[in-house]
Amino acid sequence: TQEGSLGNFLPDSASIASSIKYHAEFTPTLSPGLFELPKAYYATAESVRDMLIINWNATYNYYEKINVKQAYYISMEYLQGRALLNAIGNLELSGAYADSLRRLGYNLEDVARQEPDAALGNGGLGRLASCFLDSLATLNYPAWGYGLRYEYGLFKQLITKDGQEEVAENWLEMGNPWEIVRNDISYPVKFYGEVISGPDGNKQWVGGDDITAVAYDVPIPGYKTKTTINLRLWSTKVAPEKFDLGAFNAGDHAKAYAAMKSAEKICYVLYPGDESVEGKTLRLKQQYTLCSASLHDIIACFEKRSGETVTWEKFPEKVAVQMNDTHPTLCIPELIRILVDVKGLIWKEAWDITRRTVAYTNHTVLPEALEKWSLELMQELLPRHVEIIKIIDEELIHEIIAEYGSEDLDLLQKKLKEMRILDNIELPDSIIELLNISEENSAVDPIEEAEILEEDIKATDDEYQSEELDENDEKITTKVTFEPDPNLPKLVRMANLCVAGGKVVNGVAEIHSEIVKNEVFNEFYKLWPEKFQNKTNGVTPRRWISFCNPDLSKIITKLTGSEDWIKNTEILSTLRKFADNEDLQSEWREAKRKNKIKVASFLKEKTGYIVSPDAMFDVQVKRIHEYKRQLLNIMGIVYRYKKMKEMSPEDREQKFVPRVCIFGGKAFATYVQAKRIVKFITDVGATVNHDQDIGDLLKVVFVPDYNVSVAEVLIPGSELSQHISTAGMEASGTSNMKFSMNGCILIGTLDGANVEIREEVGEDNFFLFGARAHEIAALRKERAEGKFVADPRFEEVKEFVRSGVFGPYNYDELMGSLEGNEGYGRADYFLVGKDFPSYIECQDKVDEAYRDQKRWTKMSILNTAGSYKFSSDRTIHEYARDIWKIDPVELP
Ligand code: DL6
Repeated sequence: TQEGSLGNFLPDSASIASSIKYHAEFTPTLSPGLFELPKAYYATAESVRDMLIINWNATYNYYEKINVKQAYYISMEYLQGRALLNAIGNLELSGAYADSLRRLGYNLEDVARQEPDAALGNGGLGRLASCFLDSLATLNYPAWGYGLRYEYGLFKQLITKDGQEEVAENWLEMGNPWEIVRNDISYPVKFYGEVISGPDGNKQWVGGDDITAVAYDVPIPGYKTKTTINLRLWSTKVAPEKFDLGAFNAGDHAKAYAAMKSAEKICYVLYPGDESVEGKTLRLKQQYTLCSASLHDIIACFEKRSGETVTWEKFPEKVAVQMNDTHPTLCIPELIRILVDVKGLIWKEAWDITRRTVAYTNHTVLPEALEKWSLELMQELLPRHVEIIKIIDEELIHEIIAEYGSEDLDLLQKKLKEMRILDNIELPDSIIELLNISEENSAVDPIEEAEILEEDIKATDDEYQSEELDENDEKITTKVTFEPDPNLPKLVRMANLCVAGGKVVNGVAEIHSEIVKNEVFNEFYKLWPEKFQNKTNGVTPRRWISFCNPDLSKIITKLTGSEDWIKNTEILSTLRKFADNEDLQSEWREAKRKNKIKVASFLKEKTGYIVSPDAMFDVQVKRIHEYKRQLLNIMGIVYRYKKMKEMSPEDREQKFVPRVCIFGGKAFATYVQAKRIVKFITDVGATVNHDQDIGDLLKVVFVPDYNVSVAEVLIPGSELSQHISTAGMEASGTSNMKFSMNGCILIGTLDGANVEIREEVGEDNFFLFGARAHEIAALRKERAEGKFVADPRFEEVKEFVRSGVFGPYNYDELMGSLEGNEGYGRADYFLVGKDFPSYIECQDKVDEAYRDQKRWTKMSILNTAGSYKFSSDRTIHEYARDIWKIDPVELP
């Protein structure tokens, strides 16, 4: 026996092989007969799951026994990717599984490739949640994740001659061996209905549609520990009595199934398009299902662990809830609703408990991504929650008045406009009254007072006239209005609700947290500075170096003397002192080359393009978005191509380093401009890659269907990676951390976590270009005023594109968007034209550095060494210490 993740039970390859054979025979996911690859995968996964269940049970039995404080991470997205290699890696059974499968005639990698990616997320936010789960388990933190079990995850992306095409991704089609359905754990979730006052004056939410949320548990193993935490995903159904047998027997099958279908469709698809009213309703239903079921579950667990006496004030001492962005905001009114309406607490207690329990992470500064829900829709779907939100809004207004007074109505109006949760909605009566009282009591000019009183007499009118003195001592009358504008929608601002109801608000990189404090939520920051924190993101070094890059990992282990760096990435910083060592450098290059060969064969398989592993592999993989500026990258490539075409073969080889420019990422299905960018990149590739004059000097490849598994192939084999967002717009980025860990050098702007990565890896080991965040507003203004003069090289590229070199597709809209052509775009809002010259000049420096392979390898080593800070273990320790106040618990 040997101590390990499984305590003193460490199975050998013979027992693993027999467990796999057992599952192939007795856990019938696929028909009997040949033991083929898909079946080998399911049987292997089921044998791993057995071990995870043992650890899962041990973990939660112990947490329950010691009644420990637990953190609950609530997220609408988890981008888990594949689980098999990660699970056996964390259990330290990779070798044993490889052996067992070999005995059975299989290769572990081939078996692992059978697993579909669990893509229950769109991008960085969901992948961060998955990294956090891995770190929580690894570091033995008592924690639990909640999400939704979407039947269709993020769409599968096909690249056709027309650009991106979306196909539904049915990842559960063949069953999911990692989940355990808990038919005994389900909660009712209500929609619609009405609020009535009960006999004791308490509010009751009655009528409407009742559905059921059922728990599906996915065990998440930690690395080299027995701790196995839970990701609980909710699926929805209706109670059997909702099946209308009468209608069915009468032949009205549609009616018979109606309730069932309407419940089931809540979890059909991740992020349904929210352009239509129906889409919006479904999205809000998803958010509420997640919040309601999770809070019921958390409360049930708290009550169970409390034993005979439940002391509600102790709830925040046992429970910390983290809302991953604003999608789970309804946790706030839902917790209050359960505490007040169901558990009988008074408002003040419930509000206080909520504010001590719930915290909020902001992941974006893009105004369009800060969720706002129509009050009308919310009122219809969740009438009791709207009542609660109105009270929270009213409390917030009182706090604002307590802080700033009510004498200066201009100031008050400005504060309320920024901070109220309800936007464009009349003030509550208590506030109108309060303002009258305080106006009367304050020593205001009698004329002003008279005007105010006159206004007040108009009963419904919330408008006030106030007077100020300008520089020339002339009286100017400004109209202060608190009246809603009938032409604008009435909205619930979820981010404001999160800030008002959360105990902590955090950004995800230093620069982003500063923007959160000084711009996005500045008024709140002035009111509650102590609420605001930074938690720079991180990624798990298990999946993102150790398992995806075994060749590099072996070198690191050899150099540092043990595998401890996988759990303690600080050790990576010791690589710095070896950066000039020639032996290390040649081993390092060899590992990179092996990974590049894998990438080359992957690209051939997925796209048919053949690329040379001798060229520099230059990668930009992330969601396609204008602010991430894939357009800047491809315009730079077009410029490079044009220059190559203008030169003699000798000159072009002299000037340019051969490059393979790789793109990957999905455009949101309804985001037209992003889809144009995809089409443009693939068209450029189609022309350049077939140009005989250019040969291996330049290739442009768009990898279809970018996902976690594709990233695991591309990142270890990349040499340069692009993180080139308009400064101030990328909250953090996390792929930048993964690339840097894998010895890839970054070209980027001073944005998001790039700033901190550059600090750690050193200025000489990061290619920096572009405008700084504090300059952006003035640059946009300059553009808007028509004062911006584009660099002639940028003009040249646009003209070249328009000349038709890249095929018959009309790029007018795309090029127009870079010119402030009102009809097409937003006057180059993302400043591609402004940053273009510094970008291409920086790319020249990249070529120059790459020619000197010793220098480049040193930069690469220093990137891995400097990436130690960006482990999600560090991030999770900080959340646990500063926000959740939880401690690690070692299982006995
Ligand atoms: O914090 C994780 C990740 C950041 O690294 C990215 O910079 C940021 O764009 C992303 N945010 C979102 C926001 N979605 N919404 N809402 O995905 O979060």
